[in-house]
Amino acid sequence: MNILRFLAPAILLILVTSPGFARAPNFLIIIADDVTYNDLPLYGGQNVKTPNIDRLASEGVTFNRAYLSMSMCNPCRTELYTGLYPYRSGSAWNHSAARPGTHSVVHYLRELGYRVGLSGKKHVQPADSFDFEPVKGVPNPREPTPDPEFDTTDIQEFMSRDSDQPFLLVTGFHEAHTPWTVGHPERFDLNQLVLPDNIADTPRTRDLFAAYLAEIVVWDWEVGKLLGALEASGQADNTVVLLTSEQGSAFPGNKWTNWNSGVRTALVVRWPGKIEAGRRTDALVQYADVLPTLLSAAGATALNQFDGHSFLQVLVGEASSHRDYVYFMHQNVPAGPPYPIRGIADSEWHYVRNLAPDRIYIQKHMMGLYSGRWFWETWIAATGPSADQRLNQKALDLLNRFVRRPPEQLYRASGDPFQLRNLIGDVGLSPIRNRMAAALGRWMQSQGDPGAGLDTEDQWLAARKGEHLQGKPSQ
Ligand SMILES: [Ca+2]
Repeated sequence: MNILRFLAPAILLILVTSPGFARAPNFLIIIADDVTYNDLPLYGGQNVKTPNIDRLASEGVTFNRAYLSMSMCNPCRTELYTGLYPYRSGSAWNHSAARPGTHSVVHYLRELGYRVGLSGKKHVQPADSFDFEPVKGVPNPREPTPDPEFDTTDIQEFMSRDSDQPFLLVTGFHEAHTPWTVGHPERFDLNQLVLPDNIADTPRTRDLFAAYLAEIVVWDWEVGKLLGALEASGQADNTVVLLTSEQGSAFPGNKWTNWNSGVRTALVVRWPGKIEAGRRTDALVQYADVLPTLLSAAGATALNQFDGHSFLQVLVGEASSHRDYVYFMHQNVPAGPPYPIRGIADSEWHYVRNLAPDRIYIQKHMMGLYSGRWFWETWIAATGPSADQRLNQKALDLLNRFVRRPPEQLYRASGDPFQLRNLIGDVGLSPIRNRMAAALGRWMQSQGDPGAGLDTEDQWLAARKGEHLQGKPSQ
């Protein structure tokens, strides 16, 4: 027996059941890797078709305004699995670790009698905090593979192992993280691609964008296979399916930023008989809210130990709003030299504060390590005097925007999804700026976040070892 079961008094969940109450639901979490939400047709994407994701959405609720607080794999997944913001969990850098003793969905749901498994990408630490039962199945081909195999046998076995015991299964798919190795990029007509406004137009960028899109097509196919396995397991009617695209892609302005296309995420939830099919909601939610939501759906109360809170009432149509603000942060180490950022959004506005604006922003993966087969150098080349003048100017504008950032940025949350129009200089908006800045300051204070000093190599190296230099145990 897992020793963590004996830690139950520290978890303080209260399970509420009533006579005739159905068995607690199963949970199936489907998470992509580095898929920008608005590349999906569900959020306006024009370049790919995702019939399986669209069908799931037609059977559940789609969140128009779902976010995560750090647009990198490790911190955002830690937020998702712990219900805590990054500073409090301790996973406030990529490739770092939560503070020792941090509880996750694994502990909470096991305490409620669930079996808790994970297939595919995990990328969270330390092991004691994320002790999922490993389940084989989610493919991860390292070599170029047009049509990857996805054998769902073990996944289906996990789902149907014991119909008296509810389960949570996380399926961490590898699409569309770099390197883009699966799918059929050749099926895209490069000239017909509609490039997002924050991407400069060069031939190599189109090539690589098609390779990225091909991975989204594979992910959608995998979602279809997975949902087929759920059907075959006989558990679909009593399973909450939660699908999310994770943070934005590796194109500039998405992943590793606090801009909208970095920190916003696709979120779809299906729960047969509980959630009205085909609904959309504008309720503002973020990853820290997901674990409390799952626990309340499982019948637990006393959920005050989390930073997020349950949006179960939004799911079942009893509420149309949830939280006033969502919060963001960025530590650039280890993806480059320090460039700390904090951000906040409400339903109308998105405010970013760059804590060291005198520095230039460097992202070592995107701007250097893939040299010779990447798009960044083609953007720089496109600014040269021999290139077309129009292309010249856009590439230059996007490079400049990415590398040199002002102390503050204010954007409308709608109508400018790539946040190319900074409104901070509009004096008529200063009351909004002041309100957002104050709310961001309150959040940092409530977390104990020291700000710019967090973004150093020493801080990151200590956090990797579970020896965080500041803060308290998160539980
Ligand atoms: Ca990721």
